Amino acid sequence: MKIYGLDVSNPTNKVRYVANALGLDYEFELKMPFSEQVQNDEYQSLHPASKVPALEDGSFKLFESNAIIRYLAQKSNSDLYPQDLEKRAKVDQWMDFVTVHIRNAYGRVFWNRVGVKFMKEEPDVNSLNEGLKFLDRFLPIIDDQLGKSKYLASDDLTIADFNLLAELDGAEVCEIDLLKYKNLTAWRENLQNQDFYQVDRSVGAAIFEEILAQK
Ligand SMILES: N[C@@H](CCC(=O)N[C@@H](CS)C(=O)NCC(=O)O)C(=O)O
Repeated sequence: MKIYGLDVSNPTNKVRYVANALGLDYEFELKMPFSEQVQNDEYQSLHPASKVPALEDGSFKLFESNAIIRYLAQKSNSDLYPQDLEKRAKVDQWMDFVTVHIRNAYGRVFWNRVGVKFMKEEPDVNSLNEGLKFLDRFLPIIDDQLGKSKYLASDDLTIADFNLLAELDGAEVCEIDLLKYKNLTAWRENLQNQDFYQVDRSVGAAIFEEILAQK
């Protein structure tokens, strides 16, 4: 099994964390977004939009990180994606909430504070402020939920937690203050200390360092 992506890409690492938690045997191959490494026919057969991550499992190819982690959990028959109808519906509810509301808002902040420096573009202040406004609206809901249950969808760890955890990676780099969300911070610290989270991020970290030095 092969996972393609960048080692600091949030959706890429979501897939790596789940694969690690499931104990899967896989190879990780670095692919730099926006580069010729993804803009070629071979990579586009894995991901037609030249994005990361992508998965290759034998002859089976899959893109979209949420689809990939659902596939991996189901293939492993794991409770990370429970079979029970109502439990699974709650996992899907939080998967969608995080992807639609948190990822979208975080993406605006990340792009306008960090991404533009990498791409040598100007930030869009309106988009940045919208992102911050949405985070202020939606993160308290997550924080509240994590005060009611140990994990996001229930008292059991599920792929919804991996989705949220990965999508918040790099919050510090783009100066999003998560510390004011006490339940979220405790939940995050607990998961960040787990073995599945310990992945090599050296290539992307060096890029971030260079970007931050431009300040
Ligand atoms: N919804 C996708 C998002 C993938 C995505 O946007 N990946 C970024 C890197 S984090 C990318 O490849 N960007 C390059 C581009 O937009 O061309 C997923 O969850 O897999």
